[in-house]
Amino acid sequence: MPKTIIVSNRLPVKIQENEGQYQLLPSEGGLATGLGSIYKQGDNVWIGWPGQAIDDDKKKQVAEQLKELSLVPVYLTTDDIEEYYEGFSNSVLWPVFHYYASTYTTYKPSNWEYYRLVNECFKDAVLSVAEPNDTIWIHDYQLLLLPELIRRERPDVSIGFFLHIPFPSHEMFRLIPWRAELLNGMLGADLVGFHTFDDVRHFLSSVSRILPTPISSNIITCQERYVVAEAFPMGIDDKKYEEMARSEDVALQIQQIKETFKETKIILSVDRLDYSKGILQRLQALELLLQDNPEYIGKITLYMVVVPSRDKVPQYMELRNQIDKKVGNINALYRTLDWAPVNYFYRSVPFETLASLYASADVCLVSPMRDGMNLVSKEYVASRVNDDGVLILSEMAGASRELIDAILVNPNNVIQVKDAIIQALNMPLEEQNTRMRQMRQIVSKFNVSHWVKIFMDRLDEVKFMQRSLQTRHVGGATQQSIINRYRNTNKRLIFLDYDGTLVDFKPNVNQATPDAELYEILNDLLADPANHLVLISGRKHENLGDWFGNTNIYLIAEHGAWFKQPGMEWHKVGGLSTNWKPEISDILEKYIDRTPGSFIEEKTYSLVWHYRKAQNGLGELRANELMNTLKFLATDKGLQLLPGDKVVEVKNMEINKGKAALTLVDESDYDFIMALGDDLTDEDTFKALPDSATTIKVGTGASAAKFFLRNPDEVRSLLKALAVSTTVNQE
Ligand code: GDG
Repeated sequence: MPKTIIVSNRLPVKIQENEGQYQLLPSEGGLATGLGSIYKQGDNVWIGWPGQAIDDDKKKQVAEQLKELSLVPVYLTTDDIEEYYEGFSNSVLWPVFHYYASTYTTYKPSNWEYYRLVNECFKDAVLSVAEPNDTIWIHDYQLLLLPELIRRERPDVSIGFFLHIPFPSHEMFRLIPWRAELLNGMLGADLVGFHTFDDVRHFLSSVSRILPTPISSNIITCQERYVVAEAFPMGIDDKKYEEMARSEDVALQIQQIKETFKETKIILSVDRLDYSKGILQRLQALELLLQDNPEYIGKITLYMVVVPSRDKVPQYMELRNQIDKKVGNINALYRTLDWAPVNYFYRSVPFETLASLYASADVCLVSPMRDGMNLVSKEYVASRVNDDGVLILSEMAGASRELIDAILVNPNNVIQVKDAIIQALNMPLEEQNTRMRQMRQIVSKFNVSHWVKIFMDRLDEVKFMQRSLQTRHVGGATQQSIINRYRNTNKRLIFLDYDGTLVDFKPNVNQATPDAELYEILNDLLADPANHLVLISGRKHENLGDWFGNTNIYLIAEHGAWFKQPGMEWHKVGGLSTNWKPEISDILEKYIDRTPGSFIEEKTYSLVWHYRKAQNGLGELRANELMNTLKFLATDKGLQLLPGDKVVEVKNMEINKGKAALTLVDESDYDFIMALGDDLTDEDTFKALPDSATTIKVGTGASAAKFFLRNPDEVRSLLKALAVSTTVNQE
């Protein structure tokens, strides 16, 4: 029975040491709750670090205790924790991914080495339990290399990866010396999930700039596989907060809070200690409010829970001191005998207390400088069973994409945050209700079970898509059946596109000349009198003539505008207009002026704008612009726009490879027709040919072709195999 394996840095468990014995308590974090329904079923397991160093002689016993909770430990040494966790994960990846990289960030090779090694340890732990049909779901930035490490050993296993923190823009990400290794690590997964669409965009842009892998919309083609990147905003267990808010225990605590604070309005904030959470900036906003609007003195209080975290990392110790100081200053300036502006707690509070605070607070102030999602904002909303209360939310938190009815603020704009607090304190109940109801609907619909379900469903779909791609790939049995048909036929017509099909693209169009191997392959095919080869290309006829004019190949150039039978002269399709050229040429010239590295190529019935040498990204941008500019003009003038590989071609509509191919197909009764091509123009050929034809696209994009090959190397192998197959037959 296939199982699901969850992998994260930390296990969802708290360990308490009591007189040399370890006691394990399941933790109630959001991830643990969300995945609880999965990892506790059947043989499913959760693999991770138990959260503290365990004495060697107790490891076996702890592993057995963990097993009862369906958990498998990865034990880390003190050095591992210092270098992999506090070092690379929390002092390199965390700051860079939250836009806190600075000239002072150190990229220590030893940190990286440990990060690699610990990811290997996790791989060993996964492999010790993984079987071929299992699904593995890996979580977060500490394990970016793990998907690829597992993929190498288990090529077919289903792997999902989810990043809980933001993925930064390429400009930040590229600072990391090991950026390519990190991306390759993530691409070992089949599905890579993020909280927001912006994270997806940033990830795709880093992949496209750093790696040579082709991307089409959100699908990355990694050798054998499609990898999909998508946004799955994480939700919470909304019912748990709702029930808690209605429970008797909490009602009692709410009563106590009300009695303590009486008429004072409570502004609540709850965060882990972290510079990304904007705690100091929030205090500044409160200070400004008390200074500019003294009428609120004695009327409001900031109830600030900061949960200790990473307190061994120097920046965190420093941050804690700064917060202590700032809170001290504000309280010293404004407090009265029975009132303090800030009620500050540097500790974790029990879940019931947290729930009562959510239920009691008039305002919840969530103002991170950067946050992957931020679950606190959703928990506050879920706890507001009477549809009242106001959420102030930083637009830098992933949650702001869903909770658009919150008061959204830029946390760097202290004045705006101060104004938002005033707006929240004075918001009429009716408006509170309207906003809160909308947000509660969203939090309830997109809850954590929904998140788990859509992620897992999508992972299954991606696997399905990969398998169907696999069956269309010409290799193994598919290749053999094509060879068998080829061998058993006597009159064959074979259409071959040139660029991107027989030869790879080169930076310069004139560099893509045929090599000795290609001539040899074509000659071997021509040696069989049953074969009629047609080279069908968008290239200029002069080019094709120079390279193949003396061979027995039928040549079709410029998408069908020119044709040449073996041993004969070139002929041009007549009667077509070229009056459109000057006007279009003027437009293309403007694009050349604005896009260094681009140029125009003129053919008999077409003009081509090439941008292969333009700056990465700029060429694509201009090509889109150009397509938009030419769209309507082209239809009016009977022209067709062809976006190709780093080119945009404008040509007479009447000319197309499909029409050209058909004239040959109609001439004789071929019993084997095959066409290979890589771009949009070849689609016309694929569509025009009869159903019985073997059509093969070079590349993995969508196509009307029945099969695909990945690149010109694979094309050459197939052609060689075909040529050899009949030689063997004759022997
Ligand atoms: C990362 C990303 C992303 C907090 N204080 C107490 C307490 N908590 C609980 C909250 C909430 C959780 O901790 C904090 O979650 P956040 O989402 O706010 O932040 P991170 O820990 O930084 O988490 C973040 C998240 O992963 C999920 O993908 O949203 O962006 O940084 O559930 O309730 N719980 C208790 N006592 C406390 O004092 N019991």
